[in-house]
Amino acid sequence: MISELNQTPKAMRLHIGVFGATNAGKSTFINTISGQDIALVSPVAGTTTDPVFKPMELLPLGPVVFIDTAGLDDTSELGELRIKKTISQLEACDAAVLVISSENTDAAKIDEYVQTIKKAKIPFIVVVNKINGKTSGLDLNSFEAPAIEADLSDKNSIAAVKEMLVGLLKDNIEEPPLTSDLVKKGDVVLLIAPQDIQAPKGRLILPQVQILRDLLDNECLVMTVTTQNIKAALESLSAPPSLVITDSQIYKEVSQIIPKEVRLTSFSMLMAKNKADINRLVEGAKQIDKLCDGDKVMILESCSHHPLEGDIARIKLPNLLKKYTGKNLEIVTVSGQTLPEDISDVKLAIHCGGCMVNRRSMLAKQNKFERLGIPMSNFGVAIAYMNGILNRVCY
Ligand SMILES: Nc1nc2c(ncn2[C@@H]2O[C@H](COP(=O)(O)OP(=O)(O)O)[C@@H](O)[C@H]2O)c(=O)[nH]1
Ligand SMILES: [Mg+2]
Repeated sequence: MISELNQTPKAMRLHIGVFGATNAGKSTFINTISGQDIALVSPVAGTTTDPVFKPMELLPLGPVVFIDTAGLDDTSELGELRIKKTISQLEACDAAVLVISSENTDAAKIDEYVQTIKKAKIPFIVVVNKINGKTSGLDLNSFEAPAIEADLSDKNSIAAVKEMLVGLLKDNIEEPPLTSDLVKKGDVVLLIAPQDIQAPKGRLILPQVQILRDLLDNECLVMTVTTQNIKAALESLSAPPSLVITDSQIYKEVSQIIPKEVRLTSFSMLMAKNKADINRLVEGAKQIDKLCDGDKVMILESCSHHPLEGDIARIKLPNLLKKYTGKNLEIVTVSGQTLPEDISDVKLAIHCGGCMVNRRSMLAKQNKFERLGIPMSNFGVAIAYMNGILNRVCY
């Protein structure tokens, strides 16, 4: 009998590559996590030569395929070819697991593997294996990725590893819904989209279009108005709307007009939830209160030239930060994808909404700042916080 699991096309499954040195325990990892002896395990180094695909159901995520690869350290002539193949395999993966044996902890080699995976720009976890009840002595915080020690020969040890892997995949690959967790079929939703000087001529901006489309897909009844027509819109409805979504720059005005019992949110809060880990962005915004005179705040824009948000990044947000904190802050704006070399003196980072970048790269940036111990928020969340309405909005 063909199970439903096996009917999911391979292309639709998340591909998880398992990488590491020969004999690290890559095949053992796949066997233990799937509970089956499918990948060939051998105490002799170099048993797995070509990538082997192992489909399975990784609950609660669903169908995935693990890819068992040849060791990244095979120095034979044939080995070099295998490594090339392994690296091209890596680039086609959605996520990776780097298995390191605690019996083989050559720091330079480990760093080489980590850099190889990082170059492929895919999220990964590090599993330090064969610890046999001891600790490996490796610094688990040094990998720039979640890392865990485990005994892969022990089925109980794999539960924590599985949880870490599922967490990684959830954060990185599953996009949280824009609106479907806030609305239901038939709900009336009011959108407030000021067509002011910053709005592009003749069109709506991407977050507005995406959210409108999402609401239509959820069979909502959507009304879109500019700021001056909020009252007229409310009066035209026989009952209050079930949700109001506004541009975050006019939060204050809108929250004064919209009755308290009506749920309010902003385009940027919904985009932040979809694009990044919003809870961490909210935590980051709370750090604004801790800023002192002379502290450096870094404002980051994903695009080098962004006519819409340029004004927010350079004028509105800096002014709001200074006014709200009353402190003499040093505010720098960085455009584009590359960060300055040394950002260790930054006390707070505030990122743009990232409408042109994907969730994976926003999360990577959040992780980077977290590793550096720098709190990070984004424009919409920080503005909501400083306007005192973060408790008022839903997301
Ligand atoms: N003691 C111990 N042995 C392990 C563990 N993981 C793997 N091994 C053994 O290490 C050897 C190499 O494992 P294998 O999965 O074939 O390595 P691969 O080359 O990376 O696929 C085998 O003999 C495994 O049984 C572990 O966590 N603890
Ligand atoms: Mg193997």
